[in-house]
This record gives sequence, structure tokens and C-alpha cells, in this order.
Amino acid sequence: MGIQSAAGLLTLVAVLALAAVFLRVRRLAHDDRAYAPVQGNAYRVRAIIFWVMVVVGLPLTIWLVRVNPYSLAADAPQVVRATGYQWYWELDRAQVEAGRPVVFEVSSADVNHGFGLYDAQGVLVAQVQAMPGYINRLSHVFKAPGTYRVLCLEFCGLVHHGMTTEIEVSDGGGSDG
Ligand SMILES: [Cu+2]
Repeated sequence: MGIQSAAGLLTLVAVLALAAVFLRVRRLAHDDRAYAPVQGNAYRVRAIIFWVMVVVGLPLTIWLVRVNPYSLAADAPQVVRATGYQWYWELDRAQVEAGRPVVFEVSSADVNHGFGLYDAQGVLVAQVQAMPGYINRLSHVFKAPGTYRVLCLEFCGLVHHGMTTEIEVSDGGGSDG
């Protein structure tokens, strides 16, 4: 199970637990009961929740911040300028490292093209429009090294289908995750 699914499941369980508490409070609200014992119980529950948060929540939070993918933003991106032509791509570099952010600055010299990035299995991993007069920035972190292909995603004329090039993604090595 990935972190996303685990977080989703955890949230669902927490929401259901909270809903159960609300329903129970609603059911007990009409009971005529002495205040002091209820207050004592509540304080005990509160103390337990506090220590659970300290013992479980604090280490969990620290761990989650460490694995947070957004911390990669601090890393200087690898910039690739990509320009579409009828009917080929021009990249100012064809090699980047996996595990580090890459920013594709995508434009076109003639008509609209579509900059589509495909992995070795032919799965589209990222895409952006290539437009004349505009530079569209596409940020992507390649998770795995390998040969990726760029295909045109916008029908742009006679040899649209031949508009492909490759990007070599090497093992970052220096990346500490
Ligand atoms: Cu095209």
C-alpha cells in the first residue's frame, strides 16, 4: 500500500471514529447524569489522547515531513528547453538524472504541438502543450532511469506521427531521497 492510500485509509478511519463519537454524544445528551464523574472520565480520555499524540503523532509527523516529495523543490531543477518543429523535436539536452526535478521549457517554432513524455513501457508520464510564442513549463521527477520517448500529442500535419525523440534518464546516484 502506498503512502497516499495509507493516508486516505487512515483519514477514513479517523472520520468514522469521530462520527461515532458525535453520534454517542448526541444519544447521551438527554440523559440526566451527575457532572463530576463525566468530567473525570473526559479528563482521563483527554490525557490518553495527548500522550498518544506525543508518542505516535510526533514521530509520524517527523517521518512524513522527511518523505514529503515537496522537499525536492529546494533542489535546483534540471532545465531542458524543448522546441517543436514540423516535424521534429529539438532538445538542448537529451540526458537528465532520475530522482531530481526536471523543468521542460516547451515551445514551438511553427504550429501547435503536444509534448508527450512516455516511459519505456509506452505509458504517458507527463505532457504539456507546445505553442508558438509561449514557453510552457512542465515540472517532472523521473522515478526510474531508462529511455523515455517524446511524442507529439497534437495533430500537426503530414508527418505528425514521425515527430519523436528520446530522453535518456540516468540513475541519479547522488540523490538521497
Ligand atoms: Cu506535432
